[in-house]
Amino acid sequence: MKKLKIGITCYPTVGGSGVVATELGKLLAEKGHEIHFISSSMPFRLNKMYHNIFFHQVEVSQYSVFQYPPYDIALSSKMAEVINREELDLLHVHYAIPHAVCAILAKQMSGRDVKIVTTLHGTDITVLGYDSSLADSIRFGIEKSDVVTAVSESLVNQSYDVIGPKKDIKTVYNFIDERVYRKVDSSHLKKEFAIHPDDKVIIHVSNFRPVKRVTDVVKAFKGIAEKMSATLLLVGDGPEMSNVCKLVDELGLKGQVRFLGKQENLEELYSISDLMLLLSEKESFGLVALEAMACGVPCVGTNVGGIPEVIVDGETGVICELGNIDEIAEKSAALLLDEQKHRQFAANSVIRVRDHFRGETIVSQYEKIYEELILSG
Ligand code: U5P
Repeated sequence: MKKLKIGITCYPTVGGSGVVATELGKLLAEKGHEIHFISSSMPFRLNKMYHNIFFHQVEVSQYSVFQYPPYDIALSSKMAEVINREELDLLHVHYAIPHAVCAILAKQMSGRDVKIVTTLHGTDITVLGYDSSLADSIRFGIEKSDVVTAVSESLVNQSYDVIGPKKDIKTVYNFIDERVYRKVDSSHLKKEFAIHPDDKVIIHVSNFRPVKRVTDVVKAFKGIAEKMSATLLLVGDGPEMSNVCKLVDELGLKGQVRFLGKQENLEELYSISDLMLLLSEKESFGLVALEAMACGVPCVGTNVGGIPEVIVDGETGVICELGNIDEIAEKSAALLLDEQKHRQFAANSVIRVRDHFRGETIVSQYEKIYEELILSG
């Protein structure tokens, strides 16, 4: 296809959406497109030099007349400037507000027929969509974009239920770079983290926000550890951390839980894990489950949002009722103790990621969307 000049705007440091937008930019650049990140800070994980990736920083000036710094206006102005100077073909923005709305304004400011692709990652719909002061702006951002995608079927359906836009929303799943997320030999980490060689290792990775229900992870782990020798790796940090630490103490689990804080190179941690727990009460996709699966780790997840579209119950892992600690602990323990089933689920997980969520496959889906848009004139 024709090589395009693409502007990408995301919240570079926000969870799965920032990771996916950055990875998308990198993979598109590898396919020869010219990528212009337009955001407030350097996208994370953009950790090597690419001759065709550029970063345009949005800076917000502080003037005493502004009660709040006008970030959205600064972003729109920067987008318009980059559209004109770099002659962008399209803007791919992540989140309807403010990014889609800013892109629409930037297009008008630039006077160029730049196309706008918006990807919904969740928060727009699952949190902000319920705020009546924002719902109209979200609907506007969606309806005035040329193409809108969402990262799971569940998020597409929820977008129609909550926002009711008159717009086709396509599902384009999140993805991982399988060159990064694969089983690696990191067995030395077990010794370094003082994990007994026979322990089953359970992992949870998140931003420790209340919706992730990390306290449920700890409670379920207690049930698992009553049936076998096990260690829990808690990776990430966030507002729930002190509650989680308190609960670990109260339940007498201190010796069996490792708090690792924010980490990179997660494939090394997944590779020493036997099971991932993702027990969120809201989750539009669940990128960490996909990452774990790619490294051959079966996952136990809640029956919430996009999680069952990633984890196939009875094939790559187990889906449980939200907050049902007994069910989660029992089914997790049963899977960990059934070696043959565990091996099969681990193999199925790797195959599922390869067949449905490879970077190559998903990036081609985005390229097809771009191509159709550009050809439609
Ligand atoms: N993440 C890290 N390090 C951490 C915690 C999270 O890199 O300490 C990454 C996960 O690997 C994942 C994203 O790519 O943040 C969270 O995505 P989600 O599950 O919130 O969508």
